Amino acid sequence: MIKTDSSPISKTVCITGATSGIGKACAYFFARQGDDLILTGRRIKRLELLQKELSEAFSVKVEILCFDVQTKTQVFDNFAKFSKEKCIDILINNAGLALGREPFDEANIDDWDTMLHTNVNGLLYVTRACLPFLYNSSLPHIINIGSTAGKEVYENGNVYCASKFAVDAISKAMRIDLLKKAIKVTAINPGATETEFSIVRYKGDEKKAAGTYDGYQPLMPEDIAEVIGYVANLPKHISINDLTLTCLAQANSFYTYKS
Ligand code: NDP
Ligand code: 8X3
Repeated sequence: MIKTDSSPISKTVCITGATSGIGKACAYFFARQGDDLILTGRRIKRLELLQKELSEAFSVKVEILCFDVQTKTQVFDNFAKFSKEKCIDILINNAGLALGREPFDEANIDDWDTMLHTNVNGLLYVTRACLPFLYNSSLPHIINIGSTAGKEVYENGNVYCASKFAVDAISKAMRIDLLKKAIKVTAINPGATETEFSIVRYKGDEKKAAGTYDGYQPLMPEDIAEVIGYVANLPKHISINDLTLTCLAQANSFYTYKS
């Protein structure tokens, strides 16, 4: 049996989209095991609250960066605040969203732009901005949050699925091109997970959003964080490249057994 490092050396973990859902659960997971954090998001009040809660509860250093991943200058200016010697051991590219669930011919084109700018461009900008700091780590690791939607396209998923297929391709490309730098690249592809994701997708319509999880038990953000933690704590020579996880009731993008 492979043993994960039960007493890992304290690392610095940068998590985008840490104000909610999977990103926030990851922040708690890594803080609990004693790692320092760099947390990003657009909602400054949530970031400040997290910084206070996690640093007080777990005595770890929590730095916060408030920016929109869609805006190249904001991304690079924020990471430029760090000194050249700054070390980031793990980057979790998690910030992302779906907007709308309409057929291709009826979907809102501005929503398409926002999804592509956030899920694809944002991930690319953040990764490039972080690379110099990852190079300072003895065990650098990039973890990209893809989706089952990046494995199979489903009806009315069109551009959200395309953005996650892009994450899948970018993860594969990073893995190849960053081999020479010995950077681990892991794509984590969750199925339905109960977060603010559906509220965002249905633009604040909480009734519609809640209906997403009717008749089955979805994954919870803490489940994803546990799996990411496992992947991140493996010995140096083992790299999990691609991992898809769903709740018991979900087989893939199309098939969910609802009672
Ligand atoms: P949440 O809506 O709960 O969290 C999304 C996070 O992304 C928030 O912290 C939000 O922060 C941040 N974010 C969104 N847009 C931007 C932006 N333009 N700039 C900076 N930060 C941004 O959803 P989840 O936790 O579910 O989603 C996290 C990731 O997981 C996404 O990439 C999503 O596609 C993926 N995923 C989700 C699944 C699910 O079923 N929930 C399944 C598979 C994958 P803020 O608003 O403060 O900026
Ligand atoms: C989120 C999961 O099924 O809503 O990536 O696309 S799904």
